[in-house]
Amino acid sequence: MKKLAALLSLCFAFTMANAQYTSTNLVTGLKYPVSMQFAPDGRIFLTQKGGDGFASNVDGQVRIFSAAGASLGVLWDFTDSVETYFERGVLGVALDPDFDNNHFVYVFYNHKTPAPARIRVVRFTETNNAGSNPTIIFEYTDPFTAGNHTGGNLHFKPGDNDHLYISIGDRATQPNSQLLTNPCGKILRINKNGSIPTDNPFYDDGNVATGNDDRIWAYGLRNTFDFTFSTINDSIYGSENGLNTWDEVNQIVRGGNYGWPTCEGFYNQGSTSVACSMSGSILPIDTWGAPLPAVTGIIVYDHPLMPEFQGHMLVTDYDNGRITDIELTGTALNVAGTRQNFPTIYTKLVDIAQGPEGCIYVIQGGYTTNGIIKKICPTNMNVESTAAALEFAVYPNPATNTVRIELDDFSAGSAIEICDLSGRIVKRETSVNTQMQIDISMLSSGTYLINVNDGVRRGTRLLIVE
Ligand SMILES: [Ca+2]
Ligand SMILES: [Ca+2]
Ligand SMILES: [Ca+2]
Repeated sequence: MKKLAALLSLCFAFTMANAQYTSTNLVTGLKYPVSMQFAPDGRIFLTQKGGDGFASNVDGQVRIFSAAGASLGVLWDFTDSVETYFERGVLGVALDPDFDNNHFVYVFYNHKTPAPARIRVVRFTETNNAGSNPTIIFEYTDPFTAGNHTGGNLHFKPGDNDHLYISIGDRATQPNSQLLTNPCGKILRINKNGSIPTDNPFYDDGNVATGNDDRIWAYGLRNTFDFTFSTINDSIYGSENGLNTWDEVNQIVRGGNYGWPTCEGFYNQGSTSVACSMSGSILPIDTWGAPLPAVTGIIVYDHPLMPEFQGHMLVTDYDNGRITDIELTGTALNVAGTRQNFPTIYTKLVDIAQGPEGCIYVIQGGYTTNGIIKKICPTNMNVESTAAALEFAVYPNPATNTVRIELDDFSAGSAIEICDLSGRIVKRETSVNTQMQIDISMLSSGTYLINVNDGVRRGTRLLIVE
């Protein structure tokens, strides 16, 4: 029954979807938050990079919140060892694809104490909202002292239980991006136990110190702050922070070279007119010109709650606080289609996620001690709970080819929608009388929901199609 109630809610959310959204503050008072990840049980794991941005290293933590926003605990406090200067700190968090069984949580952080400075990914085992058994699965002794361009996100590819992908920026040293001998300016791919997959594109001897850094998956990136896997195809989509002229989003493929530092956007570095001259490099799928917005989090939305975003790339930015909505088109979903700004403007967005119920979550963060997780849902998502009931009859039921719905007093102009059990609207009509005959010959056999909404009242009936 609970499941049916959820489906009814989903179907009504469609009914009411009219591009009106409500943002609520789910969690406030976050200190320098950077990224978040949902657990299968709905909890939110969130990184706080630590420090005041430039000096001390307090509050460098991975925190855990309930789906309702209650603080449940601290997975790990990195205060004693983290380097938090500028863009460094506790940055990325990923949950093992088999989290329900192993409770493994992976965290990207910049290590300072004891020296030398290192970029690390550490795996913890979560129990009752606390971490234990820290195990280093990735480490790079970082000779670059710049505070910026660390990248810092971690993701597993849906459907692949074994490989962890890591983004590291060029460490503010441009030539790094084209060098296959270090991990900077790259997307890396490792086995989740820390070993190196032999099918990586630049794998030579399995030793990162000789020949190629065998962990490299893609290169020529400047600072891919975040990336995501589409659930619709198997590509990585990554946000890319340009220098002064173009921010980018890239569709990142195995072994790809994304052009930095020769190219920025579709052009040579710093240009708005001279086409990218690096042969073999892969151009971005979309760009933003100056003043650069500083693109941050990125998802490809895939949930029936907000069909207007289905299959779209949603990209947050720091400087404008906007969410850019980019339609992916073409059979490979690799071409940017219509692009528009989400209607609400926030401030300093650093990450975006899709919640289990299909709402969009963003982090308002940066160098602040009052960071916020905002939850963005359709404004009318829960309206059905307060609307008056509308009674109507459906017959015959089960039905084949046509079905009639009838009600004593439902007015002309009522919206009638038939949804399948995934929440997708398969038929939409507007009533012209108190009786309606609806052609359902195109529907395959199965169970559907019929919603009728006369503007004030709503009702739902099950429909069996034979
Ligand atoms: Ca090697
Ligand atoms: Ca590029
Ligand atoms: Ca993210």
